[in-house]
Amino acid sequence: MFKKMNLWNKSKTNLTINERVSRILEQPIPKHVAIIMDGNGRWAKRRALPRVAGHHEGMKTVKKITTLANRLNIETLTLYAFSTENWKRPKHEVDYLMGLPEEFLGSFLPELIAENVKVSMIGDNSRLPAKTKKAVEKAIEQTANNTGLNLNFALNYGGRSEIVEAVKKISTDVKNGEISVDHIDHECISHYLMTHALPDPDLLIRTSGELRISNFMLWQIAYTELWFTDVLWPDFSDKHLIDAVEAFQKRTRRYGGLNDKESKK
Ligand code: V07
Repeated sequence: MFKKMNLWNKSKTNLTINERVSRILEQPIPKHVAIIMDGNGRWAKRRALPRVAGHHEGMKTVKKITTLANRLNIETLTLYAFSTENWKRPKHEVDYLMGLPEEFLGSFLPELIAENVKVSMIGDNSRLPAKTKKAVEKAIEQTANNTGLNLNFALNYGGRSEIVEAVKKISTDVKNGEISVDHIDHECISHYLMTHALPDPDLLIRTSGELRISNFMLWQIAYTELWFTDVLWPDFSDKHLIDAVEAFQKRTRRYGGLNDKESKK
C-alpha cells in the first residue's frame, strides 16, 4: 500500500531547473557533449506540418540548448546538423536545410557573441552552397577569440569519410617522408581527423528513439557514454539536457575515478 520512497529521487523531481543546474555544477561535467538531433521531420508530421517546419523548430532548440550548455561550463557541444547522407533528401528540403545556418546566425549570432560562445565546424565545407559557407565562416571569424562554449557544427560530415581523408593524408605524409610508418598510432590518427583540436566526446545524445550511431564521429566515440531518448529534437528542452548530464555523472561516479578510457590506455 505504502510504497517506500527514495527521498533523494523524490526531491529531485521537485527541483527547479536552476537547482538542478547548481547540483550538476558540483560534480564533474562532460567536457565534450555531442548530439544527433533527430526527429524534426517526425515532429512536423505529427502536427500535419511540412518537414521543413520541423527543421525550423529544431533550429530554435539549438539556440536554447547552446545557452544551457554554456551555463553548465560544457567546453564543446558538437551538433550533427547535416550528414553526408542528407544530400539524398528531396532538393527543396536540402535547399531549406542549407539556408538554416544563415538564418540561425542572422537571428542568434549577436546573442552568441554576447554569451562568449565560439563557433566552429567539422565536415567538408567545399560542397556547401557559397552563402552557407560564407555565413558559417563569418561566424567562426567573429567568435574566434571567444572563450566560452565551443559550439561545433558537423555540417556535411560523415565519420567514414573523415577516416578516409585522414588515411589519405597520412599516406601522403608517409610517401613524402614527413612521417614514418612507425609513427602511426592512435594519437597520430586522432591528429589527422577533423576533430584534432577537440577532446573525444564524453557524452553522446541521440534524440527521437533511434538507437544507432549513423556515421557520426566513429573514431572519437570509442569510450563515450551514450544516452538515447524518445524525445523528438524540437521538443528537447533544458530538462532533457540536464537528465542526460545527470545520468552521465551517475555513471561516471561509479568508475571511482578510474574510467574505461584511462584504464585502457
Ligand atoms: C539545422 C536545425 C537543427 C536540427 C537538425 C537539422 C536542421 C542550426 C544550424 C547551423 C549550422 C551551422 C552554423 C550555424 C547554425 C543548422 C543545418 C540544419 C544544416 F554555423 N540548425 N541547423 N544547420 N537544423
